[in-house]
Amino acid sequence: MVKLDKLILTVAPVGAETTRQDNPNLPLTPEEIAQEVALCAEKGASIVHLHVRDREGKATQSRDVFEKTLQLIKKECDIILQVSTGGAVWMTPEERLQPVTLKPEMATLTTGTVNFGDDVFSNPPGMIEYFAREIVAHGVKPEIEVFDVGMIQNALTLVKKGILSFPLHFDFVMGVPGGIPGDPRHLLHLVESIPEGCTWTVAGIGRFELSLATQAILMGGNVRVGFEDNIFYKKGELAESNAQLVERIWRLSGELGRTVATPDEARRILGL
Ligand code: KMH
Ligand code: ZN
Repeated sequence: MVKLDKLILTVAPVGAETTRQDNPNLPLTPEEIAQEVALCAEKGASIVHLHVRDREGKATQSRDVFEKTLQLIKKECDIILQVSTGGAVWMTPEERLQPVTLKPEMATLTTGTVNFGDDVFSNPPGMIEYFAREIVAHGVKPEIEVFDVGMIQNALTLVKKGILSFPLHFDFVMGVPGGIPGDPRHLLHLVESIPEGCTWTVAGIGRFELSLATQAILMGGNVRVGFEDNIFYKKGELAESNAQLVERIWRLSGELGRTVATPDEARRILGL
């Protein structure tokens, strides 16, 4: 029997790749992002997975821009702050790690290299170890970003080496061209591949967002939505806001018997 804890709803409102040409409602400045995150928190989001942009709207891992954005979000709501260490495919490791020094509650840790559309999202073994040590040294809880099944094994190796400790929290990013496809059988396999006691979220890319979210609700997992992963409300109809995507999962989850966790409840579930 799966254990049906309260559901942790993450919003990824910006990302590094989505543009205003893709969806004109994409928040870009620290002020716009904070306002959008506050609305998402109102609609039930317990974690924000955060990327930020420079003045031109280009992805940046600037400590200053992160600091400003985190401060503005904190003024608005009590959502769990999770910074990206993935950044964008063209960034250096040092650049990517910058926001971890702000000691947010969580940071992402991708445990392997994956083709990423026409690019490569590079995370070689030495770098994964370095990122994991830095995240832990700053007292931050990692969320293991899994773009393909072998990345689970790489995370477990970090536990064996004593760098990370159980229980781990995984995010299965499914449907990136080059990564694991967004097929329900693959989600089943990923969930069966993590040790008992670990928690997991699914982030379905594009059209896979809603179907995988629904599967996760039923399987006792957690859900991530937002413009980083998907810009549509339904086929051919752009989402009006990240909050609209969050609200749909809140509604669906309730209908299917899973109450959405408050940020404090999510903190307890994740051991923050
Ligand atoms: N933008 C992707 C290349 C993360 O945030 O940790 C990587 C990414 C993963 O978004
Ligand atoms: Zn990200």
